[in-house]
Amino acid sequence: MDYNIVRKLFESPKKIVITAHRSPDADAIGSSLSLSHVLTKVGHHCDVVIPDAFPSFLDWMSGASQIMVFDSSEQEAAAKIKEADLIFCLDYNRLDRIAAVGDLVRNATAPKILIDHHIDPATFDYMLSDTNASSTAELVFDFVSNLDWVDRIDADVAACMYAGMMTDTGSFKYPSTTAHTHRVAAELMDRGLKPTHVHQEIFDNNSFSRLQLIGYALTNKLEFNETNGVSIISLSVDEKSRFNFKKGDTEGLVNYGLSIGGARMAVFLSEEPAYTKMSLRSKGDLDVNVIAREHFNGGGHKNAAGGKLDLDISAAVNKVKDVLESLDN
Ligand SMILES: [Mn+2]
Repeated sequence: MDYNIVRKLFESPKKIVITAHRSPDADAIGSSLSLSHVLTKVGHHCDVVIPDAFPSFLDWMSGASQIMVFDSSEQEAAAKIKEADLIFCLDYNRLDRIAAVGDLVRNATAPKILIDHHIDPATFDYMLSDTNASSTAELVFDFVSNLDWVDRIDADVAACMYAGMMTDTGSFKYPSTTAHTHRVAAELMDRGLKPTHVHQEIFDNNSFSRLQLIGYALTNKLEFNETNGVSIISLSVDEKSRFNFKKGDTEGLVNYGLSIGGARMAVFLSEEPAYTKMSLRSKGDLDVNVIAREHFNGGGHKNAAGGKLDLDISAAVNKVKDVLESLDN
């Protein structure tokens, strides 16, 4: 990212579209909204377009209600992308990760700016890609800082950024957490951030049925193989519906499996009507990004990745066990 060139893109007011990945998490939404707020404050017009809905535990973020969800406003979102002067691609590394929105972005004439921390990004016109960064939100802060816009960060903007950093680092405990991550968090506090507020909004907002679903999953569906240190939790469509499942209810469930003493890797499988999606987590040098890419049609980071199998839940669990067994041999 050559900031001397990028700076020129913002010299006159621009129509800007900010996009983020499918099944958006707090980093995707927090990055998008914080960047949108800063760009608006320096005189640009911003729209945030995401492929599908975000979980309701992010509703509190300033600007969340104005986010355009492609699935429910296709025409409007397509027009915004087509007419944009500039398009940001946040928290994803390839346009094929965002389905139909990716096709629209690819065909748009506007220059594309990538800000992301996933491995092996495709080529974009301008790129701030750092796979060692804790989160895209931290990189958005760096971007804003390099363009001398830090003074536009107020308490609301800071809360959006902090939410992305906090969740992508597992509350600042993953190895991706650096001194710089904490310095950015400190700067955000200087700009009015109340960390307790963000923590409460995100973590202390469980529904009764969500806690019951987690209890059920841990009591009845958690398997742990002491030999290879792999834990597996799986939930079918039917099991989720018994607990009034809402998007985001299984967020973080995979981490319980990894918290078992001796666990090296944890897999969570969640059945959808036509396929089964999965989250993988690992400790140390065990690279779940490689495993997800080679066997589960996915990818991500070394210690956190996702995947998808066109199988029902029981076939998907068997496939995972077969693959992990073959890796041990
Ligand atoms: Mn992220």
